[in-house]
Amino acid sequence: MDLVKLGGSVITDKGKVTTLRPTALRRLAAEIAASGRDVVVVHGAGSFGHIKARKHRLNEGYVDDGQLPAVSEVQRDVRTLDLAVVDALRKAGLRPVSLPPSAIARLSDGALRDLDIDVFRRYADLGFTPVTFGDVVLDDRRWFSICSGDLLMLALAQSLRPRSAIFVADVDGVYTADPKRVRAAKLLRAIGPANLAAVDVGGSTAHDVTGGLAGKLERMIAVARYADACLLVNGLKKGRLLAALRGKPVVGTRVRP
Ligand code: IP8
Repeated sequence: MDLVKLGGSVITDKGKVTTLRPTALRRLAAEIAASGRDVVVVHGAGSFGHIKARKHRLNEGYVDDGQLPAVSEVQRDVRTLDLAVVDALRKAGLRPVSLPPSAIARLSDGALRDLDIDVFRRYADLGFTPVTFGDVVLDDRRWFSICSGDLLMLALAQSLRPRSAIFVADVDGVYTADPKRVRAAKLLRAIGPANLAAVDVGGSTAHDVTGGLAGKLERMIAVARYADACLLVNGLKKGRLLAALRGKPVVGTRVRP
């Protein structure tokens, strides 16, 4: 079994509210299907979640009643994105089943307290492709908060012990600095606690309510403890996800525990 996180920056246009990148999504769904692997898919929220969640400070939990319509709206928006992911996977020939965190997960002060892993296992055993995603979820301390796809990746990796955990992003891998802003940034072929300090993590949080690069790297390193291989690959480049799923050499960054 493999775990794939389709990053919100790949399947949506993060700068334009509720805007899908249908071509990338279609191709990535086809690559997952072509791999022939049993995959559990997690996807980020991208512009279907982060822009409004940030505006209404949903990651901070309950602040005032004015946030409540936004909780409902963001839950609706991420489900709209999820439906597009499910449709793309169905068109690629798979049998996806959607498992919304708002219904099957609970947080405690932003940490994942409960996730019904058995539902994932049962659907996967029956030949379905479980799909889950970054969502607004009940929180027993904050009333509600954001459950990111990365938190779900960690919980799923801990329980399912996948062969590979693949993070699909809009860059070739982890760089020494933000490659979109720093020309001299170098791609790291591997990242782990030993060379984490080589990465300049500043200024990468633009629309993200779930933490910037520093938090992301920490969570990927945690996921790497529970998978035989953990990789970050560029989902905007054709064939990279497929190669990663097939265990073939691929441009990207290997994440070490
Ligand atoms: O895109 C965030 O999930 P992520 C979920 O995986 C929301 O960080 C609702 C912003």
